[in-house]
Amino acid sequence: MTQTVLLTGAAGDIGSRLRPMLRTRYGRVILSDRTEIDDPAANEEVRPAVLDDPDAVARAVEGADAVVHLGGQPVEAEWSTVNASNIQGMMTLMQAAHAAGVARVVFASSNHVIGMYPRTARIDHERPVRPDSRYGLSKAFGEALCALYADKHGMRCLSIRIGNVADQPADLRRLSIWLHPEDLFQLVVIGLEHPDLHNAIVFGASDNAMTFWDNREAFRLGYRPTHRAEDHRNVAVAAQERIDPDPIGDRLQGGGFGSDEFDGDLDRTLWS
Ligand code: 15L
Repeated sequence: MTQTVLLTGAAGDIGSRLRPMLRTRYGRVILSDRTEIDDPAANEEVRPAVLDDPDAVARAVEGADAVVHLGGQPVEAEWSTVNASNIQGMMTLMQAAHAAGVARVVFASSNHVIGMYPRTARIDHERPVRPDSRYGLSKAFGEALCALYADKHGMRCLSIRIGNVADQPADLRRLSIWLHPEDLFQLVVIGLEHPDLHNAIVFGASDNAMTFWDNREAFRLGYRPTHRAEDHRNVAVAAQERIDPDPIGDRLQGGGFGSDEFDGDLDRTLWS
């Protein structure tokens, strides 16, 4: 049974939103981040770690039953940065978790794993990855690492391809990929508690009418989102009007992550 949860990236935006929900449901929560956390609650313990420091990561996972891994590089960056945090760092985390006997890992993957699909495509968890960035590629690596540790070492893993976590959808693309923090928590709990979980990939999206994704894998595991992007349509439309058009990104699920550095053949990308 999951009692002690390690939350990496605990000082970040999503980490800060998950903390109160995690500490209410679980007996003990270990908070880890490269940034200082100075407000632990009674059942929270702070263990700082940089992901590419194996000793610090080993100390962070000690005694944890499960890990919610939000840590790492959260947007596009130079390869050296992405590699250190999301490739080497993810490997370091999984090795340490396995050595410490951690039973479950919930991995914060990203919509940017499949960001080069056109917005007109409807994607399920079985479609091949089409990363839109070095960042998206590193998240695909993380998903594959979860598969390895589930199949070969018996861990139970859930990769959540997070859309965009916020109180409201921030633009038109986010009307399709928005994820309310409470719906994210529901998915995290599935990863931490579902008795039949082996290794699964789900989409981190609320109940969005404009979704790009067939999220049947999440529904199979019991996910029932309670928030709807359409309830905030006016906010998203108004915000979009203040954003310059992006002729490439506006056609891709990953938006600006896909148009950034783009020098390919858009027609081929859209129609292949
Ligand atoms: C992500 O993966 C990022 O971590 C987040 O900052 C947003 O940019 C989000 O994707 C998005 O696609 O909106």
